[in-house]
Amino acid sequence: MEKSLVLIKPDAIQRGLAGEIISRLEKKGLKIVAVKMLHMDNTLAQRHYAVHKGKAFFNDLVNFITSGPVIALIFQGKNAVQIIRQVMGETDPAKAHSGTIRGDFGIDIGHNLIHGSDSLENASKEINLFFSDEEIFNYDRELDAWIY
Ligand code: D4T
Repeated sequence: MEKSLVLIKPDAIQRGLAGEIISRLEKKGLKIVAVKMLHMDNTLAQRHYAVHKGKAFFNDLVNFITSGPVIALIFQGKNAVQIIRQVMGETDPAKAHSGTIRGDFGIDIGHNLIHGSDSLENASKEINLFFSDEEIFNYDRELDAWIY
């Protein structure tokens, strides 16, 4: 069973899309095992996006992600990392298919509404950046017995 980190980015909060985004992931069958609202500071943003340091869009990315509160969640489920990426759609909303979160609601690559870990290895690192062990819940749902 995989766990993946999701961030509802500041643009999604501003636009009132947090519930819609969480709902789509829940309806897909993924289980919320942790959630918090926070305002990322510069240090956390730089660590979270360390892989992009030096790229032309890095400063704008850090400024954007620290511009307002985000909602961080951990979703758990079979193939959670890949499935969340599918529900999100491509990084650039202009290229994302309709039916995906970015395809349906986004227009700008710099304001693409949601972050989801792109590999199991990065999911583990990102989860540790945002959550302590005590903040992650372990509980059963009835449906887990038959769909997973
Ligand atoms: P995140 O990390 O936010 O889930 O997005 P992706 O995994 O889909 O895409 P990414 O890591 O390649 O990019 C991180 C973040 O940077 C913004 N970005 C990206 C941008 O503003 N301009 C660009 O040219 C690229 C490639 C969007 C997402």
